[in-house]
Amino acid sequence: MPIQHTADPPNVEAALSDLGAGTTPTELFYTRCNFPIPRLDLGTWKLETSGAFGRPRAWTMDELRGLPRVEQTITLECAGNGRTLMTPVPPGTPWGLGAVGTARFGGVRLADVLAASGLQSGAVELIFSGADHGSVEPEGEISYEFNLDVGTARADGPMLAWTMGGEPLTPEHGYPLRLVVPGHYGMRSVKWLTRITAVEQPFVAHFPRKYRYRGERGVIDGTAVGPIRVRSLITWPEDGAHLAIGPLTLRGIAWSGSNSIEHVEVEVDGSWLPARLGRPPDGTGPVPWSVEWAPSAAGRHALAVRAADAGGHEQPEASVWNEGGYGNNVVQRIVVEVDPEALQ
Ligand SMILES: Nc1nc2c(c(=O)[nH]1)N[C@H]1C(S)=C(S)[C@@H](COP(=O)(O)O)O[C@H]1N2
Ligand SMILES: [Mo]
Repeated sequence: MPIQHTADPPNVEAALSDLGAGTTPTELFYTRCNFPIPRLDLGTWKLETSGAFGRPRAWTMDELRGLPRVEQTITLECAGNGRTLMTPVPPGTPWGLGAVGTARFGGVRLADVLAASGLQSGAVELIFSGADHGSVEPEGEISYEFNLDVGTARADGPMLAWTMGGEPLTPEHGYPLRLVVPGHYGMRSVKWLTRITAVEQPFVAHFPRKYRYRGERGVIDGTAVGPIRVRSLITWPEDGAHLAIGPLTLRGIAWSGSNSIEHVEVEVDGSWLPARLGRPPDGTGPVPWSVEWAPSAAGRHALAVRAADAGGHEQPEASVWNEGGYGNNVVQRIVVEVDPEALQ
C-alpha cells in the first residue's frame, strides 16, 4: 500500500514491498507534486520551443507523434528519498525510502525535438517549464521550471514521454507530456511540459537554486543535485516483519544513475554476504538481488544492504547531511523478528 504524505497536491511514496524486480505499476508509483495538478486539454495544449532556436515553433501532440518513436525503462527517484534518515531531519516532504519507481516510458527523443526546432550553437542550457504554478518564498508566484545542460539534452537518454506503462500519462504523472531524464534525480523530469526555452546563459531560478547539496561536508553552497547516487533496498522482508524459522530468500533491488551495479552485499547478524544479482528489467531497470538465509535462532535479527557501482561509488554507512535532505543513499538497515511459535 502506498504511503500518502499529502493528498492535495498528492505526495505519495511506494511501500518497499511494492518495489520488487520489474517495473512499478503506475498506481503504486510514487508521486511528487510541488503545486496543484494542472488539468490540461489536448485540444488546446501545445509544446512551445522558444529562445535560441532557428525554427522556434509550437508543437501539437500529432506533430510530436510524427518523430521517431522511442521506449525506455527508466528509474525515477526523488532527490529527497531517504530524507527522514538524516539527523536532524531537514525540512521538506518526510520521505522514507519509497520515493522511487521504474516505468516503461514512451515518446520521442528530446534530441530529435531540439534538432527539428533548430537548436542554435550558442545555447548552453534548456529550460523546461511545467503548466503548474504556485507561490514560493521569496519569489512569489512561479511556474515549475528546471534546467538541463545542452550536452545532456542532446544525448540519447532524455525523452519527451506521453506514455507510462503503455498507457497515456495520468494527470499526477504529467499528462499530456513530460520530460524524463534517465540517471538524474526526479526534479529535472518536468511534468505537464508546455515550453522548452534555449538560453545562452546559465539559468538561475527557484528550483535549480534549491536543489544543491548545500552544507554537505561543510561546503556552504554545495554542488548541484544531479545523477542518482548508488542505492540498494531490501524489498522483502519489510522492517519489523515476523518470520517463520526455516530457509528463506531475502530480496531487493539496486540502482545507480551514473554506472552499472558492480556488487550488492547483505549483512545478516553482523556478517556481510555477497548477493546474487539478477537481470534488470529491459536491461536498464534496477538490478534485482537475492540472498538465501536460514535463521538459526528465534528472536530479533539485524539485516542491512549495500551496493557499489562500476564507477567505484559505494553507499555511506552513515547519512551525509545537507540542508535540503537530498541524495541520502545511506546503507538501509532493518530488523526482523523470527517468532519462537513459528519454530518447527
Ligand atoms: N511540473 C512539475 N514537474 C515536476 C515536479 C513538479 O512539482 N512540477 N516535481 C519533480 C520532482 S521533485 C520529482 S521527484 C518528479 C516526480 O515524478 P512523479 O510524480 O511522476 O513520480 O517530478 C518532477 N517534475
Ligand atoms: Mo523530487
